[in-house]
This record gives sequence, C-alpha cells and structure tokens, in this order.
Amino acid sequence: MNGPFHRYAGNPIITAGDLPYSANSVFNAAAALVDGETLLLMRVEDRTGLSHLTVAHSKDGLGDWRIDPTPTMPADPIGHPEELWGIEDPRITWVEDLGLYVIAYTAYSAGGPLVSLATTRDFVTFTRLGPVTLPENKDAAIFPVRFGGRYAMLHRPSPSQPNGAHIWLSFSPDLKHWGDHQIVLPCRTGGWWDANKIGLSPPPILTSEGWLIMYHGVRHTIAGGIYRLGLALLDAKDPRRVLRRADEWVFGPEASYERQGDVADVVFPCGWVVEGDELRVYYGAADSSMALATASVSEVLDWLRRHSPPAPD
Ligand code: BMA
Repeated sequence: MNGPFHRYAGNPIITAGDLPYSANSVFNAAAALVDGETLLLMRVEDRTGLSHLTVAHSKDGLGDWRIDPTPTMPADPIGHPEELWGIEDPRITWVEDLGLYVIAYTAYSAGGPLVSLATTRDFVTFTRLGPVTLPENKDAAIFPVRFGGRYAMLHRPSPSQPNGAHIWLSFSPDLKHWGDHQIVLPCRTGGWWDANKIGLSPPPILTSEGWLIMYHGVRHTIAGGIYRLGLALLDAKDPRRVLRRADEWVFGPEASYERQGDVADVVFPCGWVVEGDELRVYYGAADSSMALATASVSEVLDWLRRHSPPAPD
C-alpha cells in the first residue's frame, strides 16, 4: 500500500441493499461526530434517478450502521425550486460560534447544480438558508471558524469554458451574502492527473500545520473520467495562502468496488472525522456504495511535506 491511507477491510461499508427502503445507490456521504457517534449524511439516489439525504449512525464509525427508515432530508422542490432534481453531495461543518452544524450541498436546479446551505442541531430538523451561489457550482464547504469576523467557504464554480474548474474561496458576514471571491487552488493543465477540473472533497480540517485540504481531480480519458484525490495545506490564519500542494495524487480507484459501479473509477469523499491522530475518510465508491479509508493525521502531514515542491515564498 503506497501512501498514508488504508482501505478498511470491511469495505464497502454501506450499500443500497443495507437501506431500509428501496433505492438505486448510496454514496458521497458527509460525516460528523455527533454525541460520541459517527454520523453519515448519505446521498441516496432513488429509483427515479433523483437524490436525497439519509442519516446513518455507528458507535465505532466502522460497522453496525443504524439507518433512518425513510429519507431524512428529502428535496423540497415546492418550497425550494432550486431542488427540482434533488439534492446531492453534502459536507458538514460544526460551527462553534453558532452552535449549529452547517451543511453545504448541491441543489440540482432547472438551471444546473448550485450550492445551498442548511443548518441543523440534531440531523432531524433542518433549516434551509437557500442557494448561496448561482449555477453551475458544486463541492462547497464552510470553514468551522471565522476569519476577521467573516465566514469562509470553499466552492467550485464550473463554467463551461476552457480555463478550467478551480477551487474558489469566498467570504460572508452572515452565511447568506458572499463576496471577495478568489481562486485559492487552481486546477493544473496539460497531462496532470488534476488538470482541467478539481473540487473540494471533505471540509477543511485544522491541523498543527494549517488547514488540511483533500480535493478530487478528474482525469478525462477516452474511457471516461478517473476521480482521484490530492492533498494541500492552507495557512491557518489566512486560508487564501496555499502552503503546500502535493504533486502526486494520494488515493485513487483501485479496489473493485471503486473501479466498477454506476460510474466507474470514482473515489469521492464528502466527509472525514478526526479522533486523536486517527483520520477516517468516508467516500463514495463508483457512485454506488460507501467506503472507508483510515490514516494517521501525522502521517498524512508527513506525506504531504515529502510530496510537495518547496513553497514559492
Ligand atoms: C461529480 C459529482 C459527484 C459524482 C462524480 C462522479 O460531478 O456529480 O456526485 O460522484 O461526478 O460521477
């Protein structure tokens, strides 16, 4: 095994057959530690093709998942027309100064996918804040702290133009109105594994060395896309500053459940949790099931240091 991440031997951890109701697939879950348990907010694609979100809990974050009997957070296309074609790919951030979890998710509107926010205390009731970007935009997460009094969000506008789909950083005084948009992590170009299109994976995690960023890079091939994962580090006080970015991908589709499914060759984490030095990354495998990889935070930081070119300044 190369790299710091280790696939859990019990993968895939949750498949559509584990759900208490009929669905096509379960993948791309957000994750959080809630009341001492691991909670996954899973994207479930039903048999109309549209997605909603459903909660699973586990005491150890590995097995014995207890899954809500019906969709926990269905799309609300009447109250929120931007959710016409479902809701997808959530990321959860605990925001201490609000005492709330903030969920950033993709709302699939008639005008294309966009980023919406919702808050919750208990993952039973959700308060929608509505869309915070125009389409097309995906792969967003809020930082858990404010910078100079403002909330910060990473997101990925993907205009259909040849300049590429980059990760952007925006700021807001109130989680509703966003501005000061800037590119923080550009996709690479040419033959790179992360050329043309990248997007944030789980929310940033604060480590001793800065904000740890995991992102997916998409390599377009004659056979379709390959979704792999890269690592970067942003400055703890000023997340506009990129301290490191590894050249190589750190994790890519290799296991059969990652290589075969509704969409082949996809690993797509939307959630991770840290307990002590242990990092558990929950990822969608081939748009079909949920899988888990574990790592030590210190080994991840060490790998990133060894695989990053020296910082420019
Ligand atoms: C992305 C998102 C993800 C999906 C991935 C691979 O654009 O839509 O939900 O897992 O493509 O199909």
